[in-house]
Amino acid sequence: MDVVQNLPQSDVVILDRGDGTSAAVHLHGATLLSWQCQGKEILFLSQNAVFDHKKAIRGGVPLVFPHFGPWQHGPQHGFARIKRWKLEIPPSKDKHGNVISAFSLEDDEFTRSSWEKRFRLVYTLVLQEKELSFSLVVHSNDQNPFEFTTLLHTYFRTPDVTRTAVIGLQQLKYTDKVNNDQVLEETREAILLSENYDRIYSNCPPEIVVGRIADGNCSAVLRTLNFPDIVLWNPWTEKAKAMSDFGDEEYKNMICVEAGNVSQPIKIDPGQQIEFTQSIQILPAPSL
Ligand code: TA6
Repeated sequence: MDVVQNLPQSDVVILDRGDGTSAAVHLHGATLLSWQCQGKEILFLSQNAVFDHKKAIRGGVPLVFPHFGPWQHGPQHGFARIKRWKLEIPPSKDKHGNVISAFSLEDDEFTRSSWEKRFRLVYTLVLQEKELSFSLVVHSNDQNPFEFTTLLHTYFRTPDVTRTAVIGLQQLKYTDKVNNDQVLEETREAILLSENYDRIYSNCPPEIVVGRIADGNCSAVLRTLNFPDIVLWNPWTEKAKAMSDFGDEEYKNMICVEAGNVSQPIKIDPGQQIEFTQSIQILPAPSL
């Protein structure tokens, strides 16, 4: 949280539930920077992250829209994560003590210069006792149907990535972007990383587990709606060195487990809205 505390208050929205549970959202990209669950930081934020209101923030949960990956019309992973969002609903508590806040982004000259579609995004976070829910609603204000891909680029914190298991992807096909986009089948119940991973798992179940995150004594249950894909990414040594906003050794302490709809573009009709959700529930680490 120390990086967050030094940021201008005008840029950061704090959701504080009390009892050591809070979240911090930067209006640049509506990027969730930090989620403290009963005093434990769940997310990874690079010590070298840049907050220049231009570059995507390295860590937390950057929001990918309208395109995952390299894009012929604009920046990689689209513009949502590099635009300043509007605070729609300031943090407020519901009757259960959960803290709700919402952010919005609409098309403007900048977005239309690369992608002429008319849209409105509403991004809502609900901070519960041991769970954080994310809702992204894509509204079409366009006269014509259009297609997009979208993803929540979640960076989990871990004391040792080689002991952080991803459970629930066994027998699924994945595209291996590190090995010429080969399509292979996952054979392991518990996936443990020990090299550069950049994989898109398709047709994923609505619930997976990420074990030994935060201080190593927690696991995360990731539940999704309309996010059939999971991207697993860790840059490992060489790619870590190549990123100026990422410490050379930081690959050891993060794993990206990213819920998205990226394998196939989604079509949205004029006036239609589509909701995408993920929730992350924190439980004691599984006994692996
Ligand atoms: O989510 C995996 C990925 O697509 C990787 O290929 C890598 O590029 C990562 O996203 C980070 O991308 P960024 O543009 O934030 O450096």
